[in-house]
Amino acid sequence: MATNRTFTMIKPDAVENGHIGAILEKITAAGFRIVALKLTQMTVADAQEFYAVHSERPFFGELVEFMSRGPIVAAILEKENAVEDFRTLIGATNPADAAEGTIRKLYATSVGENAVHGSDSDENAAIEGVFHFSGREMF
Ligand code: RTP
Ligand code: MG
Repeated sequence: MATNRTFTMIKPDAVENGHIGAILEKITAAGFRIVALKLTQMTVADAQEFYAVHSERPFFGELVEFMSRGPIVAAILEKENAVEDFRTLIGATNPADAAEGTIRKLYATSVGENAVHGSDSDENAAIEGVFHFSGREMF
């Protein structure tokens, strides 16, 4: 089977709580190859653009404030069936509903502050990767 790519962010809550190393270890142990990786911070405008699909949702303001409040780790990951397998690895949006052993079950604190992002389609993975990385930063 051909490999494909997904995009992830370790969100500000998980960075603040010191979970970068543990989360990257879970990701690589699950067989994902790191194609691109950096510590960065989104501006309010960046977060509004990145999550524009949710702009009409009641939690949008909170989401933008949260995602721009501190550094994140952005990464592009490669594996067979990357998008779907990564969403399985991170677990449900709400950590209360996430399966045992998933990254959100282990490290998320609430439905809003849920430790990690994972792309929801191959198309969005490509868009989100280019949002954060230049071609020279992808390996
Ligand atoms: P993500 O895009 O970050 O990987 O999360 P997801 O697909 O599991 O969930 P999505 O529906 O795309 O929601 C995006 C992010 O918005 C925040 N959220 N807050 N307060 C709330 O009810 C609520 N619902 C969603 C979360 O940070 C969620 O990951
Ligand atoms: Mg989503």
